[in-house]
Amino acid sequence: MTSLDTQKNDARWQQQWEDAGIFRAGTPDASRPKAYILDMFPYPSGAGLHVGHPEGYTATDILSRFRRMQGWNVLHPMGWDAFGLPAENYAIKTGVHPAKTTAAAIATFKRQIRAIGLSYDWSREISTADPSYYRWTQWIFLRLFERGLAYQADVPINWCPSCRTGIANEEVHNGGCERCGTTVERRAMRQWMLRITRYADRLVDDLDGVDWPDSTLSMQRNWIGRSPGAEIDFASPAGPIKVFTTRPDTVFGTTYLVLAPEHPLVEALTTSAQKAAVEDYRQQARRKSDLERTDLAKEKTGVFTGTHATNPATGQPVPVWIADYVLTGYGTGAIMAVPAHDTRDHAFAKKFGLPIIEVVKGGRDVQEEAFTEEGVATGSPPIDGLPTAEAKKKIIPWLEQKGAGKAAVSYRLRDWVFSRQRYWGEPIPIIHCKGACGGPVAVPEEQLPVMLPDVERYEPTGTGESPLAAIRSWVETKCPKCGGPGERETDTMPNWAGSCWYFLRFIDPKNERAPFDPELVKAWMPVDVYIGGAEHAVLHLLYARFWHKFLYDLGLLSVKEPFLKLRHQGMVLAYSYQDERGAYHPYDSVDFSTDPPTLKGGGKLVAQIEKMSKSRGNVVNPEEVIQKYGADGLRLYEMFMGDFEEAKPWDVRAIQGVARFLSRAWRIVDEWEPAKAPTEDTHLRLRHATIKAVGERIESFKFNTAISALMEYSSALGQGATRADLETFVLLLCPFAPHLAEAAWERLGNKPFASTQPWPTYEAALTVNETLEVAVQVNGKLRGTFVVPRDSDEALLQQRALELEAVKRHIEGKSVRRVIVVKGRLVNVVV
Ligand code: ANZ
Ligand code: ZN
Repeated sequence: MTSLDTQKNDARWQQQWEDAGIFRAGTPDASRPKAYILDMFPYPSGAGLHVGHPEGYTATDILSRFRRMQGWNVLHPMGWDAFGLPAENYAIKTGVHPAKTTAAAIATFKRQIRAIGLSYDWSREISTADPSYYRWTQWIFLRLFERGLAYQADVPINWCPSCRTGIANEEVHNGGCERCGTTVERRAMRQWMLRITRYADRLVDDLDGVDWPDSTLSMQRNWIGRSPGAEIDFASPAGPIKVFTTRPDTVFGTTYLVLAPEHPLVEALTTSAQKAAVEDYRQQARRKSDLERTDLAKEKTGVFTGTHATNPATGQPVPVWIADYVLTGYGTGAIMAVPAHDTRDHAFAKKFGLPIIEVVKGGRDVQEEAFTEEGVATGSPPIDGLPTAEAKKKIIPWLEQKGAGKAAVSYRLRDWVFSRQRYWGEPIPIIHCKGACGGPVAVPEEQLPVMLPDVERYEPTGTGESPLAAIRSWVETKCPKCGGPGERETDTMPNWAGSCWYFLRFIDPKNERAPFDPELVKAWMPVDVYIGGAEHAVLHLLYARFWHKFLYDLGLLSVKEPFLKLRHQGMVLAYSYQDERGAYHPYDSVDFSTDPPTLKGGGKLVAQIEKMSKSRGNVVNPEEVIQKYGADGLRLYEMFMGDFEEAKPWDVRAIQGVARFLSRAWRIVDEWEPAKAPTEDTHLRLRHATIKAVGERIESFKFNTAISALMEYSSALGQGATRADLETFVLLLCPFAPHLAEAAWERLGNKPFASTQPWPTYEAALTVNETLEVAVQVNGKLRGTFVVPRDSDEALLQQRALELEAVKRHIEGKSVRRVIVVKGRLVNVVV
């Protein structure tokens, strides 16, 4: 008996696969189905691979290998989302160029990923920071610019005083900067914006056609936040005040209006007596974030403008207030306040003594608490007695007739702030003409890419300009249109840009004339299976879908949605060990041979499941796992840990069970002697059932139970196996543990590669058990079971049921009225 030297064996097959090029995607044609199986490509951080990465990668690898063995044409690429803040922050600290650290990180990632034996088509490797890639990112930006979808605007942006850069709404968490936690301020600055709002409806509607987790779908929908409602005009001395409401049915209950402090009509509406108070309030509001302003729990503040408007429904005057709980960027920036039916309005009315009028009956005292649910309209003549849904529908034409309103839809989605005042990103390919054109001018296509120049210092300037602004020789240029003086745009694109279209470039990665060949893309898109972390459930997916739809509109794509099936791998947690004093102990000081584990040299430990982190000493390095258990050990454990989509802990001890299975699998093959093989095909049914189970479980992402099926099969094979058994076993194991499978395939006297063999097939009839367990009920109560051959007829089932002792007891002295037979499962005796 020889045990397998995993280090040698892994390296050997990885080399042979690569030399033979067996994982290259074929040319797409009609002769076989295609599968585009994609991982969310990683940001190559200096820290290298985490055991969380291979979880998703192994899953897509298993699926890719399985589909190839089934004869499918598989596209399974890998690349690098290489622009990013860590490299830039490192550059700020050390002066080392981000391109250098990024290249080193990519090399590490690639070495580590290769060591896992993942079947990527490396001929398609791309990096978003590579000029040959970002040239086309810039090209797409110019197409957006031409069509008015990229524009400049002075917008109050979120400004992180610590990172000294503008950041997108999405990067603000609980009022703090996503990266450093510093409280974010508002600052008006000229920014490049992308008009994603124009795609809002399609971004919602097209979700109906994708197979994604429900939670992700609803996060996308919530982010876009489409609210159907109405716009209603309230006449005022300063002209009509337009409000947006999702509850036009409550217009009769409007007792005051509220404008956002920034609303353009505020000045005209403010009386001289209120001027000082209003000005003062506007100053204060400027300093708060949207989140603070709309916080339900916050004490409501506001100021009366001194002016009244007219409620178009009642003809009554209503006072106009300003308050910061109304946001300037949403709806029309003004609301009709209905304190009886809106929680915030209620709190505000209570505080300032404004009237509360019930217009929806719901059995609650609205003077005490707002009734916000649906009910029946009241005190609203045109809609009285109607339930809310109908009342909403009917009131809109009524208002319309009076010339005071119309149906309207509001979206939470804002245009995308696309400028970053940072160095390590794609330069925005625009020249600001200081001559005749006097505005932004596109860099001509043949001058792309606009290369990132070298700078000496990487810090943002702190005035809101990117470090690129400091290189005057780069900034100062000629206007490509009029030849006059021009200045290059010094902002760069956000991290999200490169990942908006990388899945298209993988299809045609070397194209120098276009971002991709539309014909090739037509053949490969959509991505059939997309796997990545749930942290990308909103933004990356939203932005990528937006660009994809835009490219679709340019006529370059033929499908509307890029990612057909999406799944998120569960987070890999870990056990951490604390002693009685609460101090954490890293794994190398823990004795795992005791149960529960103890401190080496003695001492009690308490185990806890937590996120992996250096400070807890529970970070598992995939390279070390490979050294100990081989690439297959890592792969198999990643998949055996638990349900793919659930969070689960890495268990340093459980991995040994998987390792034992692998050595047993090798031994079964290694020790097998054809001469001693059984002549009878005893495992025929189990073999077919296992083929079926493993294939189905791979397709449904139940990798852990697929492995369990293989384990069961291998136990049976330990007691005598035919060649058909062993070969089937090896091929079924191949997607999971390909290095071992190749060695075993060879050991059985076959030529390489197991990886290119056809996937075993099964006969459905052979996958079911020969016998059947049938339950017997008397008057619907379970009284016993019996076992019969699967193909037994009804008469036999009846007879066997009535023979059961327990059944006899329960029908004794009664007359049997009916016997109901549910074939294959159940007999119910009715007495
Ligand atoms: C009157 C009303 C009566 C409202 C009622 C609600 C309940 P969603 O669902 O998020 O779209 N609103 C409108 N614009 C606003 C703004 N700029 N800032 C803060 N609040 C604003 O919410 C729409 C509702 O939020 C609108 O409907 C409006 O209040 C408020 F019984 O109008 B409603
Ligand atoms: Zn010009």
